[in-house]
Amino acid sequence: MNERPGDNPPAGNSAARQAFYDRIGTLSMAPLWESFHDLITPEPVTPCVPALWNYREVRPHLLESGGLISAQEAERRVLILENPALPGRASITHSLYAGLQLVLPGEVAPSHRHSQSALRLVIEGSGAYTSVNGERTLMEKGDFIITPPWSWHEHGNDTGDPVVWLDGLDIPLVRFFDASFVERYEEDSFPETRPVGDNVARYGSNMRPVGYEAVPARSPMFSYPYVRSREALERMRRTEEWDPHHGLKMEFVNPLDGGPAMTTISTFLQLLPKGFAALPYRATDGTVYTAIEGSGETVIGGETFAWSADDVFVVPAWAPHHHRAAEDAVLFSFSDRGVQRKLGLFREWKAEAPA
Ligand code: GTQ
Repeated sequence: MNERPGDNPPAGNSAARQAFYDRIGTLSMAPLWESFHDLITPEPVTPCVPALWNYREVRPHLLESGGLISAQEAERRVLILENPALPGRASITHSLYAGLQLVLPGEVAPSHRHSQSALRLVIEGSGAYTSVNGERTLMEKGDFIITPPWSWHEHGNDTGDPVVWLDGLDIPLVRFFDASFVERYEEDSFPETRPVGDNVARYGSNMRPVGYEAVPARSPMFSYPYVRSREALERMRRTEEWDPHHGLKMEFVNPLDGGPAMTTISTFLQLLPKGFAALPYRATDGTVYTAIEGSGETVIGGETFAWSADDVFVVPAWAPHHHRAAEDAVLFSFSDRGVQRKLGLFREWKAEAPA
């Protein structure tokens, strides 16, 4: 008899268990013990794999898309960069989306707003614009521009050449929360209400307007011009204080509170001097990189990915990786680190320097 609590039921009575699972399944219940070790793993497990998009290879396809659909009709003419292990999921990591957006001369990608946050990292072209709540920012190579959640934005190109940038959005994260809203503006363009560069002037010079009430977790800066951040890196390199895992790596911040420039996407810029060989590193945030300048390679989980300017590559969560620079190189990167920190989840591991 097996009636007293604490007595072990017989092990391995799989037919009886399966019959039981089938019965409780009809009540939308399931036995935790069958999946416990897949759910609560000793270390991060991700479906994502490392991958690289070579810009020279990708670019003709992007330009070809320009002959198939207008920015107007597409609303956004973007080729999504999908993690090869997550086809059809519009995800480059489990939480983040990336894409390459093309705006041809004379085109406008019409004004809309959505719950998702977006970042732009300009890859090609000079002098096109993106507008955020009626303020235009001119786009130059390497510029990092934010579209905060629920702000009206459109993109336009009054120059004679195509403009291309890397989009980073929190689409998978917002999908996870089932929290997406979108609205089209009644016209293509939102009225211009502020002069070009106003946000940088107002909040980007270690000053703020007297009486300005900071909106929590929202940077009033939405444009981080490359000339300024590149110059900062160039001045800092003179001290020769290299981080053994990252070279010289800086995080973009909200100038009013020192927190991440975006709440859902953390953004970084790093300089790797010619010949630099970083030590292995891993972190719980899967990270998307794009090279703005220079060339090198990144070894990700034992596989080597050679990159040069304009290439995009992704390092999955917890994958050990290290960078090597063949020439002076600048990498922009983004991840969900800020979210993980807020949730108490972020962890990193750094290889020790060999003795
Ligand atoms: O520029 O607003 O890559 O709404 C995906 C969705 C870009 C944008 C994307 C978007 C945008």
